[in-house]
Amino acid sequence: MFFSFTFVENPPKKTHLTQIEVIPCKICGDKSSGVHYGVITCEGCKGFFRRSQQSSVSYSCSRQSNCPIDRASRTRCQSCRLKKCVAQGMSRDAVKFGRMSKRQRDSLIAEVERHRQQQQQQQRRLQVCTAGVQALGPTYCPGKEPCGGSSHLLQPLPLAPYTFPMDPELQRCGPEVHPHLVCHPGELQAAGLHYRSVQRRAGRNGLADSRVDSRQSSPNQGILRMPGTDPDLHPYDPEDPYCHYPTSLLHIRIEELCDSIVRSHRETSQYPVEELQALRWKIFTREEVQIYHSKTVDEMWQLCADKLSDAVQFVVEFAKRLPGFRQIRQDDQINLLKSGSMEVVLVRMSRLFNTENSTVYFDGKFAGTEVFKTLMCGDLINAVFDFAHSMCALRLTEQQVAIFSALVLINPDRPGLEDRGRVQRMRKDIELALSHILHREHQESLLHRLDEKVAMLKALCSLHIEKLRWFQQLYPLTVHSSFPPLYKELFGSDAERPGVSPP
Ligand code: HC3
Repeated sequence: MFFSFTFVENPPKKTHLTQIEVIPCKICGDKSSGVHYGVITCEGCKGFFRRSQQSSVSYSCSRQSNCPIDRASRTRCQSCRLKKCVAQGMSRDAVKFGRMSKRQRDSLIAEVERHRQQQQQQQRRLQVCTAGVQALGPTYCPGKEPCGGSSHLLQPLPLAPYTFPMDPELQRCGPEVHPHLVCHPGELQAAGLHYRSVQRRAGRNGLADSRVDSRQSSPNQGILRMPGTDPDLHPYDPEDPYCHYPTSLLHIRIEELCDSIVRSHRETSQYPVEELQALRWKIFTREEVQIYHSKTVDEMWQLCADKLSDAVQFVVEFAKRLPGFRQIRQDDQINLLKSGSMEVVLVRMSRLFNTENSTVYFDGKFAGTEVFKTLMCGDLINAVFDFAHSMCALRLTEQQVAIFSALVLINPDRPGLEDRGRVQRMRKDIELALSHILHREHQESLLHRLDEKVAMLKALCSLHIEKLRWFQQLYPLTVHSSFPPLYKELFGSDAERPGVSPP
């Protein structure tokens, strides 16, 4: 990739800087063409700034001087556009110097590297997402408009008739389709068949082979003594999908469910935890932190809302792939996602958190709380980071994170559920799965500690919404016209749902 420097004498030798166009225009986010007047901008903003310096005209804003400047809106307000150019550091003086200091170059090189990595990750995510689209039907991919034609992003969903392997009932669903959660019956049946086909060769005592391995205190140990699964104490409960299965088959079914939940988690975890290990000491330099501090409050909120929406989309994909989720009534699926997706994001945050320097993987590097200073939500950020520390202290395995995330999402106590019973039955399956793996790993004590985390998640998400309401009071236009539709759908007030005009 080759790019042209403007007003920079003796352009630096070809290094990372030959890929500067991976960094979008700092003013409007359009594709950049180089460093112009000291800042990476597109041709349009370069020309706009040059004209603003040549003419004596002064611009004025007809609104509150906080118009959002992006590719689509950049020509609407010259005053706010020029204000953003100056805020980002564009200056006529940059022409005279013409050269960057070493510090500036290093900072720029780091930023090019970061964007390059993000583009690679975006490609991988889109591949996953595209793969997901092929596997699960049209859905919303971060960075792409939602497919499916609906004006809302989280609306009721059509569910193809499908018999969940552990649920003898058949759930028929309504007529509508939601772009996020749509699937074709074939894929669902295929997924279900795959789920059924993961049979394990039963061992001597009828239990799956994996039960008779060194992890068991004695090979002939019966099914795990979990609540409600002891063959002698197992009361007949027609509501209980397990009551039809003999213990050994019950055991295999639970193993299959664990495998299916973990697979859904791994396919949608956004960042492979192994890759992040290699990056865990890649923290933002002081100059890079300064770049975040030079953003306005609404710019930083917009950046975080974008990042959070991407993260939530992967949680939506996780939910779609959970066995039984599609058998839940459509409105209840949306209800569970709206109330639980941020909680799952915060559970997943622990996978991207470095407790040794209290940093979280964000925007291409590991960021401390100071990176989020401009959000003006120090209490929320500190509480989120404290929670990440407390989750890391549990030292959960990926399998435990996966099944705990499913538990957080499939919560029958969410207000407004229409078919609570069905959510309860799915929840019970997942509780059995969690009990199963904790018993297998002799970590039953974790159950109580995970319960405590559920209460903390609820408090954190309430604080998050409280902060959003505060921000919405100050910057209603930014939320309405610049926040991702998914973010507004999940966290916005009713007035902010896509398709509704601002107050
Ligand atoms: C920092 C973050 C919460 C954590 C989010 C994580 C790290 C979670 C795991 C995902 O796999 C990757 C990921 C992406 C974005 C991270 C979020 C960005 C902002 C958010 C803060 C808590 C601030 C809240 C943002 C606000 C107030 C605009 O909604």
